[in-house]
Amino acid sequence: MKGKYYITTPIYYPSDKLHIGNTYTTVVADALARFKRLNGYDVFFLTGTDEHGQKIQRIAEKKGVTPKEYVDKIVASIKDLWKLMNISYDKFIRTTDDYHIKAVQDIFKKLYDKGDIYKGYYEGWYCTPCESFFTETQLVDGKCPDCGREVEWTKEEAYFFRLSKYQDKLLKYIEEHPDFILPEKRKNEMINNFIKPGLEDLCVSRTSFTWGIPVSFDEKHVVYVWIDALSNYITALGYGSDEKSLYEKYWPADVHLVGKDIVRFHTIIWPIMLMALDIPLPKTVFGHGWLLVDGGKMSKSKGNVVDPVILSEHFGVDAVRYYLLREIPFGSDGNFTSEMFIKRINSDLANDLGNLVSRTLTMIEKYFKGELRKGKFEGEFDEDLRRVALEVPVKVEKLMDDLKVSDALEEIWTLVRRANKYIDETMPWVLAKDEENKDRLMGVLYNLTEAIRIVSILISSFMPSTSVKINEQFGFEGTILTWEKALEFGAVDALLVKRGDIMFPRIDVEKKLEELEKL
Ligand code: ME8
Repeated sequence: MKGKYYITTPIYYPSDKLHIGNTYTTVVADALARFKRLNGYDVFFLTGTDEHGQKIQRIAEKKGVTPKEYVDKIVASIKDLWKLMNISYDKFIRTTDDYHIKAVQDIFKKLYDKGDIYKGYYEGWYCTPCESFFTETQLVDGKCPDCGREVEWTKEEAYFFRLSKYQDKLLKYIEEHPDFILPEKRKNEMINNFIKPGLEDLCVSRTSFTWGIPVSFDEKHVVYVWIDALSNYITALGYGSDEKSLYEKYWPADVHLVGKDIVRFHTIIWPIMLMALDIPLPKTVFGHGWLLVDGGKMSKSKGNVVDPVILSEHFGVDAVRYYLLREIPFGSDGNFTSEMFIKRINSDLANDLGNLVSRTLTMIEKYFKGELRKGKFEGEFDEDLRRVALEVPVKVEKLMDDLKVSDALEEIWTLVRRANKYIDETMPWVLAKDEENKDRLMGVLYNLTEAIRIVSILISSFMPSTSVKINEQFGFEGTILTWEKALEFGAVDALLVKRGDIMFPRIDVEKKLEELEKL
């Protein structure tokens, strides 16, 4: 084992079913978790749901059910979605879980006893969907500066958290730990726009609604939803309970993967909570970019939602995973259009990967009845294919360490494309014409098989079922699929291959777009 790796996604609001944006974060976290496992780390991958707050209470009231009944249903659909998308989480936390509630109450009490939480009054403009208070000057045209909706004037007795006390300590920590906030541009944004102008104490309790965790020593207050939610990263490991072995093993987190909208909560409120509790800070908060649909940000409340279930039904789960992982470059935004999506599947999956696999299998069956063994290795094309096959896993490992998931896939495709080019260069169908070239022909197909085996190991973190399909057709199994063997060219001995169904049939773009329009 290389060590431990603790990765988390945001815990999503179960206010409605999840869309492709939430799916994006979770699929990226899954690819990283799977890759680290493959790479020899002891991984803990956490996801879950953030279930309290006025917004959920209101939706449930409208539907005539209790908030718990309402979220139970949505949470079930979220778990189904993660099952469909092949998400390999180790734990799913719900903020309505008893152990979490108790631990949050303990955390709140600890901070109060220490004097970092105190009682006062809060007056301000409150945006219900965003669960945030704003001052008069923060409003834009009298409306919420984040979502543009109506705000309500609210005054309540409340508890406050002394963010101001920790401002200098936080700034120093961020400056001394260059990897704490990534990418760099988000760090600068946090420092210059939020921390340096001065942190105000934060209102961390509410009395205007009841769907939340009661403050244990003052039950008419419920804990502010972000204090409740952020705590999940430690309560899920047993912090605040009697069983702390996971906490002792996995904390601090290696990566909190979040969208850029919530970097602020994760790099100001969360580290200050941890500092106040005398707990080490996570190593990295990574704020990824947006998946834009037709140029605009997607959100549950705005409605222009792309449904990951429908996309998976039409194109397959791995095509959806591939697109999400490939299309959004490190830290930047990516765009989703059905047309780009289909074109990407056709070029990268049907043409590049699908063709490589199917051509190689066909030739092994046609020329050797499916029986593959080692053959003659010779010449510059063989050397070059082997060189690329040996270089790519090393580069992919580094890129994944740096959270450059899209670049890692692009790197894997250099091997896929190199292998396709190798077929054109060596022209096995010409070799097959002469009995004397049999050993050489075997060598060519052997080299292709090795390249495909390495590709299959590498893509197993990104497209797990595609990797399984490749392994089944080639008969790859056991130790030749380990990470160590991804670093070797020539690990296969003898195989019996059997071609299966086409993995990624070419899609007729026009026809499919018409079909999707009608949905
Ligand atoms: O904020 N592109 O939950 P949430 C990429 N409960 N990612 C997107 C996206 C898009 N268009 N839209 C959403 C919350 N996301 C809180 C989190 S954590 C302690 C509490 C992803 O349901 C992205 O990761 O609104 C974003 O941060 C998250 O979904 C917000 O999910």
